[in-house]
Amino acid sequence: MLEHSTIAAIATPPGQGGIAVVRLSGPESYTVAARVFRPMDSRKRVADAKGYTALYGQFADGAGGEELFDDGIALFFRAPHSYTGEDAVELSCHGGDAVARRLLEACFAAGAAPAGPGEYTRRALLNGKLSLTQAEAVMDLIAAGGRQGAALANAARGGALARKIAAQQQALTSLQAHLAAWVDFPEEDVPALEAGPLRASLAEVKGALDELIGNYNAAAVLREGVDCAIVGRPNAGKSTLLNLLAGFDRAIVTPIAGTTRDVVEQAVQLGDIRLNLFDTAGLRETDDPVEAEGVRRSWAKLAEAGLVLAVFDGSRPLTKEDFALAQRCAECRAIALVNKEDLPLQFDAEVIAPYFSMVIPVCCKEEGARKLVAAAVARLLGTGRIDPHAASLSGQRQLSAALRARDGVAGALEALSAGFGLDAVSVCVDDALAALYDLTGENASDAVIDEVFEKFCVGK
Ligand SMILES: Nc1nc2c(ncn2[C@@H]2O[C@H](COP(=O)(O)OP(=O)(O)OP(=O)(O)O)[C@@H](O)[C@H]2O)c(=O)[nH]1
Ligand SMILES: [Mg+2]
Repeated sequence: MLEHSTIAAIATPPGQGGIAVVRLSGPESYTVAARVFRPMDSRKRVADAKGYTALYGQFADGAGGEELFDDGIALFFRAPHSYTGEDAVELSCHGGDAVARRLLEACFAAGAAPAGPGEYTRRALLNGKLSLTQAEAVMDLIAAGGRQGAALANAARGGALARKIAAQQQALTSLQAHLAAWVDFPEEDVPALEAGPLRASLAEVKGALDELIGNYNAAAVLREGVDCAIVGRPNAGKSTLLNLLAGFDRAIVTPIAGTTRDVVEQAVQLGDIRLNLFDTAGLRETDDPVEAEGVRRSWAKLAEAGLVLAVFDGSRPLTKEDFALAQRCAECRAIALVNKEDLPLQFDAEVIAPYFSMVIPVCCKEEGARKLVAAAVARLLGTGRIDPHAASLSGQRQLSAALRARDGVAGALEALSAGFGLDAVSVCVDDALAALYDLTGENASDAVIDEVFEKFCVGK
């Protein structure tokens, strides 16, 4: 009966701010609001407030206590014209933890129950206001740090992905109807599907799913950012690079090889991409146990990172450590930066080139290098080819459903080519359709929905 309760939560983040908002949703929202909110204009009554109207008033403790502890605005929504589809009231008080918490407690005393994580959005889903992919996009939008990631999430929230998937479902459903009629009623005069058009329709659906899957990683980078390890020999200029990208002196830079010992972490927004940078200890053989531990951590960071910036000292000849690093980078998404371009070149970049998708000469002491590195990172991660307003998949749940759907369609195409008969094709199309219904949430079990909303914040 959870959906019939009236819930309350603080919808704004903790801390000091201009206002804080306490959100009520459920059938008793107006009753609860009437207990904690007194309109300044005594002729007005909360119970009579129409949807999409606001009243100015004072807040009182909800259990009949009459101390008026703040004043603010109540904003009213009438079912079904609210975010959740239920009666809802948003109470805006002054933005400070003490006031907001007291108002929330007043709502509890007046009969509201505490909202769970994402419970407002969950109710919107149950009331048909949103699809599951749109609900997931709400969370992505809230979490987005960069503009492009936010645009992608907003497109999904507006239904771009839902529409794209619906089009594939429609195409497969109409194929399936025809196939089923043909398989189930062979004696009837159902005209057999021509292999050519059938193959073309399946290939079109597969193409659409392949495109979504192919863009998954780049879209994820835009949404979530990427962990990026800065690695290289001592003195190559790794910490100088970190400071350049961070825009301030985050790490110690000295001419002494072995300056950085520990991993130094700093998140930066590089163009459209949020990079979680990890500056590391210079890679070399050493008897110093402290430095050796630093070097061990450098290799570990390299292995974990989604992107590696390998820094080489262009003013020194290539060493066996440089070569070992280059070989190791062949297994990663890595860019080679040949640093100290301002000094005479001693380094043979040709030797390391085969191990990297890009080798870029830079001078990390100069501001211009920031742009060069940003462009190279965007090119390697493929974020430039993502249209931020188009449909995209977000999260493992969506990706694995899309992969299953694509495999189903690919299986149908193979069955067709191998001449397995239309019933085999039909089974594969069924699998693909089931996966698409999982993706949109039309089939989703409570367990799946619970998992999606676990990640939400309280108050959304
Ligand atoms: N000329 C020149 N010097 C640079 C450049 N980048 C860094 N340096 C210098 O190289 C030295 C080492 O720089 P760091 O950034 O500390 O090098 P690192 O790779 O972090 O070194 P460790 O922490 O010891 O592994 C410093 O004296 C920097 O000023 C560059 O582009 N040109
Ligand atoms: Mg350093």
